[in-house]
Amino acid sequence: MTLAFPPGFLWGAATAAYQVEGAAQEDGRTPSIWDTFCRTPGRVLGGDTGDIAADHYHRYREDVRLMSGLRLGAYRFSVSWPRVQPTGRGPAVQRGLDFYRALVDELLTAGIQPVLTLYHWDLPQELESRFRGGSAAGGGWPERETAERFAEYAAIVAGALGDRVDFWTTLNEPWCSAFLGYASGVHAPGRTEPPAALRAAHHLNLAHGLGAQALRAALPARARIAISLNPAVVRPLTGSPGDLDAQRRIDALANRVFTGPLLRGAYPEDLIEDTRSITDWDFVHDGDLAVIKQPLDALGINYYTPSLVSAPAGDEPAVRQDSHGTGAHSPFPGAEQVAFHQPAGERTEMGWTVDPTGLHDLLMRYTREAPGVPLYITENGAAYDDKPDADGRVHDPERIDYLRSHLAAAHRALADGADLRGYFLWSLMDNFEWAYGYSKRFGAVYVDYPSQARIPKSSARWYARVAETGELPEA
Ligand code: PNW
Repeated sequence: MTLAFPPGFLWGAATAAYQVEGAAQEDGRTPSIWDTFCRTPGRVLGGDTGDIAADHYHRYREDVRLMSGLRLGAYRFSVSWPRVQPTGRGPAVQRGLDFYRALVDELLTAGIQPVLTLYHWDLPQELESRFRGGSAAGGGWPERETAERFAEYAAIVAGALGDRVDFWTTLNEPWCSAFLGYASGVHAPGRTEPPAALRAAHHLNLAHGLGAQALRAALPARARIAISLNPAVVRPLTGSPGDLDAQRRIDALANRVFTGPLLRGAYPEDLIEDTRSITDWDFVHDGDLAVIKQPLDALGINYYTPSLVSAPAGDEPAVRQDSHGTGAHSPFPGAEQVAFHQPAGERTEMGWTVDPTGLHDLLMRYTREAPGVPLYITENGAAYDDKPDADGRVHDPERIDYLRSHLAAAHRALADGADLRGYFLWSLMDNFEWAYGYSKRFGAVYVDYPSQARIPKSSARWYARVAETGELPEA
């Protein structure tokens, strides 16, 4: 049976600035925390950097033509903060803004809706460094000032592009910024300070709130303002009280630490209790929660794989085999002893288990928890070991299966009442996969890095057909 999506359903693909742009030292751009992290030995596989990446900064016209070939209705991209505001404060660099204006105009001419993310992890290095030196603590997201700087940056970008971009998201996956950046340290800036990670989570929430206020003030009424989260689908290994408690703890630290303030205007009591030996949450000031709980015009959900947890296994160290990487430090302050297990089933090249029911479960959960807020899947996709064959073609039937099964799950959520409005494939093209460098390929379009040639994979042709017809064809 073919599954039809509602008329007007938005079909898109996503990228992020540091992962595709390259041109790291051009037109006034200064280093972000990721430029620094990539240059720290041992942090990124193969010592890879985003210096050149997919050279999208120079090839955006060709890339928009690729998007037209994929029949995309929308393109989700992010703006590089250090390209626009090199020190993270003060006046904007016009050349940086010009690039995004040119990209947006190219998209609009092609009839592709721009969906702009203000922050996809590339904090200006200067904001991370500025508190270092005299004090033991670094700067960055654990500092309240970073949230205030973010609101200024949001106003600058809104002022420059508000006349032509109608769909705005503040942050991409603040969980990764806070807990992979400051607790497990597998992402930039690579710090392993559990109290700082909780402070970072609050200041990211605050940045969203202050940023959303700044956007509202600067943008026309038609503009929509959203955030993209990567909510975890946390399943208990068994129904035992210990395993259920592990599930509750991880759910608090992965999901409710954001959705509590964003949707309900409060941090969860159990989270505050669980983390009491780490922090007294004195960084939450009067009035912050009201600022964070801004009306959302949409909620972006990024989903790849579920997590399977159990109570601490005796004295054994917790095994980390889930999507959060294998770093020595846990990304879950106060729940370091929770054990993670590899869920059964097929795995992608990331080692992530393929489980489309997780996507259905998430969409239904946020249908309940964010009533009246339209949902978008702002990322979903998979890495596979793609290689051109002798004819130069790239066949990726596994990716087609992954996309088909997840779109079928999304369709099931629609049938069950979810107000799902669109889907963005991660990613438009192969790119810099953070700590994994260029070793993992998520693209619908293959990038031959030495030549920068783009080769649409078979999944690109398959997805173009889905986007064109609004229907999921039979297998
Ligand atoms: C997301 N984890 O990253 C990002 O938004 C993308 O930039 C990235 O390329 C994509 O997913 C694929 O990884 C994540 O460890 C990275 O839980 C790591 C995790 C989650 C999301």
